[in-house]
Amino acid sequence: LSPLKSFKGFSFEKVLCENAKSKSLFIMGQFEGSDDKAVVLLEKMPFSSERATNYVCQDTNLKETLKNDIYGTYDAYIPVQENAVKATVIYPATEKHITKYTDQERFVVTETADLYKSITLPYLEEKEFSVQWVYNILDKKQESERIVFEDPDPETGFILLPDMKWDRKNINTLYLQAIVHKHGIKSLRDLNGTHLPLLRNILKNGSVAIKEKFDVPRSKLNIFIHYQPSYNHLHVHFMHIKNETYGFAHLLSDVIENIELKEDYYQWKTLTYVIREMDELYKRFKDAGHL
Ligand code: M7G
Repeated sequence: LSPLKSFKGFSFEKVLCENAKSKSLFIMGQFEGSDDKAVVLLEKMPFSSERATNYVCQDTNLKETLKNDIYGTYDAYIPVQENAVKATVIYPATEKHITKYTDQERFVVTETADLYKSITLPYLEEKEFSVQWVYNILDKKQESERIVFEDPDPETGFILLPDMKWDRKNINTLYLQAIVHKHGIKSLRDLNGTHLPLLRNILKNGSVAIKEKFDVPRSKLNIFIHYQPSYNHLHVHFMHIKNETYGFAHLLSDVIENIELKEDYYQWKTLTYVIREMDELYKRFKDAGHL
């Protein structure tokens, strides 16, 4: 597959989501000659303090939008090389991807251990959101040149590499994923005392690797697990604390401590999270009278 060079042959269908705060726009469309859908995620990139002088130079054209006393606001047209927008293309996109990136009404679910067993688990066992990209990373078929650290142990090992969302330039938005070698750990719910060596290894050696490679110490890292994750193969997020976190995150250090206190803590704990109206899980909780 040759890399995309432009959006030639792409026909726009609709905007899935528009977010002024994160400065992003998600679009659905199709490429010429294919019936498959494509999802394109466009995000404005953060400013870089190293290039501050490029922004405020004579090549930046200003169009005044307001002037009052000492206050002026402008539309500033900064030189072209600064105008790259991060584009993520998912193609062919499944119905699940389209749903994932569509703006929707959100609801809080209170998932008790019993509800996990009766509603969530059966759903997870049926759902087929492919984790092929995860296996490609673990088998070194994709992104191998991006690997920051690997511990190959099949039980306690993991691969640490940049998250797709990170531009890999701005240290303040640093974002990596530790993906475990062991298969079959669907989420936080599956974690118990037997996984402590794995979790401690990720916390310790993931942080050490990030310090060595990016000079960001553990005291600047937000290290967490999402529940529910979108991909049911255990992964741990390593994010610079200057990044805004979102969603329902469980700090890895808390997860370890909770399991140290009670081995089967996550098989008992009520977990609260947000689901969206188009999620199949939302429908199941609602049909069962829990929303
Ligand atoms: P999550 O908690 O399951 O779901 O995290 P979320 O997407 O709702 O946060 C999965 C993480 O994996 C996300 O931060 C994604 O950006 C990242 N990710 C997803 N894909 C498909 C890829 C990929 O192909 N490569 C890399 N490096 N990261 C990915």
